[in-house]
Amino acid sequence: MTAKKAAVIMGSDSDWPVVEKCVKQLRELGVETEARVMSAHRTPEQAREFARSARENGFGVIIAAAGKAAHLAGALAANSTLPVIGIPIKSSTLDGLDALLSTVQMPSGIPVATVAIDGAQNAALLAAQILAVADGELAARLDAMREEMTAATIAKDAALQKKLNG
Ligand code: RP5
Repeated sequence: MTAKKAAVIMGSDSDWPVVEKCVKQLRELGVETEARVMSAHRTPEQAREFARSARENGFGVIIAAAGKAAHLAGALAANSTLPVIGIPIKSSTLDGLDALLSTVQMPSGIPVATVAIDGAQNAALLAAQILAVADGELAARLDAMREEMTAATIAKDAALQKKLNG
């Protein structure tokens, strides 16, 4: 397990089908992960307090997933200097563009590292890479994962060449 924990905060339990993939990836990498439902709009005081105490509570990175007018990542980032990664969640309207723009368009001074709409796995990997700056064992697990990915892609290319050229 990692020395620092990852926090995965979602604005609603309706975000869980996407967020679940993020939590699963972090845990597969051996990152100690806590997942919570907290909303910038519905529980602003709880979200603020979580962010303000996150560093002293052992977290090294915060992931925030929210849809619609997605202010959660920005609200957490406003209350912590831990790195915050935003996952814009696609909801029933606007295909997630609303959440993408709400998450990515932060004003200067309060950064949020925004991944793609529903980009749960990349959020987990980016969080792990941040924690791996101070954790060589986690960095080695990430390197191994990259090597597996490279081998899998080379194998797919070989299979395509065989199909096309015999
Ligand atoms: C956001 O509003 C949540 O992150 C969710 O993506 C969206 C809808 O929430 P529910 O109405 O499903 O609770 O705050």
